[in-house]
Amino acid sequence: MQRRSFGVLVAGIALGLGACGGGDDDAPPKIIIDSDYNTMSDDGQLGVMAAQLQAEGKLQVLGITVVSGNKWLDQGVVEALKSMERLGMGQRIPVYAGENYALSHDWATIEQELAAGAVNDGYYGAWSVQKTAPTAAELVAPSDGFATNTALQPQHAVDFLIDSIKANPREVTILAIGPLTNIAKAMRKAPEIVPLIKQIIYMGGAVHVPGNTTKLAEFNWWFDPEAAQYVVRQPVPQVVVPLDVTDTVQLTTPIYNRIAHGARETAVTKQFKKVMGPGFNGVGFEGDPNYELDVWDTLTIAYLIDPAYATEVSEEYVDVVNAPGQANNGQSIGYATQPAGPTLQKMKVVKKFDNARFFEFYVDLLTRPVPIP
Ligand SMILES: [Ca+2]
Repeated sequence: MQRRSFGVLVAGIALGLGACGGGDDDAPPKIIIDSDYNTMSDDGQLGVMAAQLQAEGKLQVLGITVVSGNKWLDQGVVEALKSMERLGMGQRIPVYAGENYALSHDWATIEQELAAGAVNDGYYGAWSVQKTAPTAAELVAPSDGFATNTALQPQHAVDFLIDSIKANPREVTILAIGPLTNIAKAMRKAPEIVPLIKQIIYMGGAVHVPGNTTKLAEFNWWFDPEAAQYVVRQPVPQVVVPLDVTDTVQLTTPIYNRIAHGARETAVTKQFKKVMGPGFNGVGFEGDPNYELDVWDTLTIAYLIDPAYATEVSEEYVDVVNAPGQANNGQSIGYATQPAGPTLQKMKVVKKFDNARFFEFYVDLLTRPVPIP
């Protein structure tokens, strides 16, 4: 699939446009990508996949709203702007800056949680880099430089979320692939948008498996537990892609090689090799043929395009613990029936994926021509 010719790609675009002309039922899904963006880890990969799908007429990205998480906000913004510019999509997919800090979770609270017995399982994202947001001088350029022709949108991400949802009632899917600070702020500022959201598809939570930041909590929902608890309790159709499934989807060296060392080298495959090659241990795919890495955020966009990528899904009432200073802060819990207490939302919890089919989708989109025509 990565060898598809340019001619075939153009034909695909024409077909896609033709298929959208018949009315709203055939219109491509409208999405907002709410992301703790990075150059070419899972958020950056999802950005590429979304842009290629938009070019093909299969979805419409209203915007990327950046939030702190993997990186502090401004570093994520730098990487999102360059990501879209690298693809030739800087004028077609706008980038909005959102919230810099979690609603109430800060480093002093995290230290209390560690003292209270939260077991560090290793990944603290932005907080691993520094404890407060970077200054402009501290921002790091992607290896191919800062964006030069792609400007950040002047509107705040929270207001963009509100306006976009109101302008497209019951049409917007949010791919929530970072901490939920932006989304919680938008819902608190304009509660009337809640029933107007078509659905939220999260990468977040560890419903019946251990966490990856603490032993109990998954990173995205741990980073801002107050926001996560607020958002998951809202009456919106919700799907969660938690660690339960991402623990079972591994990028292996043969699949890595199809992208990093495939037939067509592009600005995307070069960044993929540079970012993913060393893995998390500095040896990674380039040095260890048995190296594997879990796949996280990109599962959400496959699910959006075709829910049948999920081969096992349960329906559960999912909650997030918001207990600042306590060892279980940020833990997610799934209940088979509605427990006593606050009203929870029944959501679809993805448990298993069609991994082989997913990786064909993934490799295809990450190896298409760049810049996107
Ligand atoms: Ca993410």
